[in-house]
Amino acid sequence: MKMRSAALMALMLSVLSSAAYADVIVHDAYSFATVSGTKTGAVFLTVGADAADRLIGAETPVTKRAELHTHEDDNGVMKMRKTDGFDVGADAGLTLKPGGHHIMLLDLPQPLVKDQTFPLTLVFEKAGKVETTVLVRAAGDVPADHDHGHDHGAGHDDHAGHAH
Ligand SMILES: [Cu+2]
Repeated sequence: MKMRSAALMALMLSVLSSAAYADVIVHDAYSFATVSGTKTGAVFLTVGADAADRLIGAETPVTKRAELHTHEDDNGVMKMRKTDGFDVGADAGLTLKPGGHHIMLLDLPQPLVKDQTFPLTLVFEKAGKVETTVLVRAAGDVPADHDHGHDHGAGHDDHAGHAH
């Protein structure tokens, strides 16, 4: 009997711990190929969330310097600015896209090559570290889905039924 209840407890714990990771789903991470000599790149992606969270950092083996950047209007000129985090809405999630929020890769030791993939770890305030894979696309080749900021909400509904 003791063995059985221990096994049941272990099962319950594993269910609980996996549920903790269901709060944030990262998808469609991509970057653009860089020309040699350019030491900067940017990563764009979509985050779906069951509960509000905040993206507070990013790490990747392709560079030691990955920063969260946003664009802001400075007298009609859009300029990049480093920021300490992006809010992830429970319904809206978070979309990083060209011309808006992005993860800046600085001091790249090697260029990013089209069709290459690389790992990226996102750090969330509540969900903790979440791993994703970034696909390097041809420069300027923005995926169609990211042109429509409202589309990702529909896909997110698929995850709404997850247990907490
Ligand atoms: Cu930037």
